[in-house]
Amino acid sequence: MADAATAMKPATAVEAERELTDGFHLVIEALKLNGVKTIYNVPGIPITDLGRMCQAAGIRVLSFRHEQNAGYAASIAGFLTKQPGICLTVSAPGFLNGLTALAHATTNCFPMILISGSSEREVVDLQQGDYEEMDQLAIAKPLCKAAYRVLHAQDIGIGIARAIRAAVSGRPGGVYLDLPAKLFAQVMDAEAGKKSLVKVIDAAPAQIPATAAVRRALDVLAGAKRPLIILGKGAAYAQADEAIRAFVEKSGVPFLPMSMAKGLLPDTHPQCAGAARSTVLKESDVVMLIGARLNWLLSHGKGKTWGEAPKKFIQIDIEPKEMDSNVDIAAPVVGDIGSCVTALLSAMGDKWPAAPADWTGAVAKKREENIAKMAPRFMSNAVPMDYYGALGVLRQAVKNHPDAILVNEGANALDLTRGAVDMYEPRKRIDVGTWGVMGIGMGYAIAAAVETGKPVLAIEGDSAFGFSGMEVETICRYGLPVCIVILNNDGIYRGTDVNRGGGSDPATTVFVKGARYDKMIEAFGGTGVNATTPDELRRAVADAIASGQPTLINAVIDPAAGSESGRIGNLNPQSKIKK
Ligand code: ADP
Ligand code: TZD
Ligand code: MG
Repeated sequence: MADAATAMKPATAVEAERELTDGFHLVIEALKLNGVKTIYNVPGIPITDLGRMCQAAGIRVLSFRHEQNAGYAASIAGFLTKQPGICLTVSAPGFLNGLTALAHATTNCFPMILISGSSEREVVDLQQGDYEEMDQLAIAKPLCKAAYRVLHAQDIGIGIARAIRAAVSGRPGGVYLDLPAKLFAQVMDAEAGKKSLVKVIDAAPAQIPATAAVRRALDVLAGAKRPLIILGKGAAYAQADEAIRAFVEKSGVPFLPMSMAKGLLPDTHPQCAGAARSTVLKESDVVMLIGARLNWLLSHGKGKTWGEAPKKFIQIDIEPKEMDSNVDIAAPVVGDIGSCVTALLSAMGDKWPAAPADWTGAVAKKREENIAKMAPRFMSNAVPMDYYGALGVLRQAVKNHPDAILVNEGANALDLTRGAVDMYEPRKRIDVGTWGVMGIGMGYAIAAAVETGKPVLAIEGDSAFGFSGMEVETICRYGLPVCIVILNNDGIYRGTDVNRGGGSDPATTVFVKGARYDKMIEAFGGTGVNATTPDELRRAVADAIASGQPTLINAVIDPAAGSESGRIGNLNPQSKIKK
């Protein structure tokens, strides 16, 4: 009730004394309250001022040249930190540009929130042709884990809390948050606004596996003659590094890291079966999946890759629906990886038997043979360089800087790098992921540098780089310690293809011959180097990492060196036509 003094004053004066807040400030306060430190964005109506005000309020706001790259940055920030990465875009076209990354985050189980401004609901819903009109919420829904729209300032706190919880709890994924232009300008009482904000408590609660499930898994594992553990990027995401390492070592079982799980235990670990991949997939009899899906990357758990021997699968995953998705799972363990692996470890007790020595010995032997076979190829000094000559240098650079983050995309540039470059620490390798998507390169490199403060080495195919190449300006603008190495073979897969119609157009897969990508970064004040020999490449990478300055090295690769589709030529429909 108004006291006497207030009651005496005219209504307008009372109004003027009330402290007010608005949608802009409530969004910013809600994000800050929940620990958001970085936003990846492209400015424009209606979110230009939101970006400015976030920056003024102490949130780091990185502006990109294209929303897709800002989105990929946010997605990998989510993977690296276990907090939702935030991407901020304008309406319709900006939103759509960000949407690929949101779908990518969902597909890869990375927590991310795409926040897009949108046009006036009344106009959009009557399709009356508003500025950048689009029903963004409806379009986003099938491509993400959850999608919300906030219409009233007093709901901003709840809207942001729901978005955060949806992104990180259970199986992580992408969340869309629609903020109409009108919302930002809505004014409300500051005190009530403050009270409406929500600090999310325990956003990703531990999910403890059932004791019986843990027991069942250990029984299956104990009965194995040729056990194998496959570590996926879910295991890397979980940040349960010590428990995973302890479990793998206690079990004595050979482990195979999926691409982004490399380094969870070092690739040089005596139990690592990375260099004996086809042998262990074919010959194992019990396979324990930890945060890895039996999707195309593991040939769906069946067929030639998996050999004749019958297999039993144990699967640890937070998503119950993942079980039996491709083959039957003998021992499903549903829970978060940290809790599951810890429960397994303690249930193993003190007298867990060693893994069968004939099997571990055979795997180790195969691995050493394969490593010895590869070694001479990495010493090649051939000019022009082939992939192996260049990768011999790059694998040594990573060995010298095990804390550096390796970003990797391309076809040959991806597959050969994955095989050649050993990783030594968790979450240091980030790449094309579940879709094998091109275009993650510069967004990932920027977020990796920003989120971790570590040096970044981006090994890029020349085609792959082109999808996000303009962000070298962003890298230079923020002075990030990113060294980009383009394995430049003049095109997609190879630079030697010819136009089969005989016309003067180049073939569909080739680019300008002898292109000098290094010149691009010079336009923005970065260091460009053209490296034609392994020695030049070695010096350039060492200088780049030592200086911490944005560098782009154009590594000239023999245009004939690559193979069609890298290592996945079998997925090309042409290879399925019976001749
Ligand atoms: P990869 O491509 O490396 O094989 P996938 O992306 O196919 O890995 O699989 C990752 C799996 O990890 C997903 O099924 C996801 O549900 C699961 N996952 C992600 N985070 C966790 C976690 N904290 N605990 C348990 N499982 C998780
Ligand atoms: N578009 C998107 C978004 N993702 C894709 N994966 C592709 C197209 C198809 N694609 C690949 O799968 S790899 C690749 C493309 C275009 C480029 C390969 O060329 P590169 O690598 O120069 O990057 P190499 O070393 O020449 O093989
Ligand atoms: Mg290429």
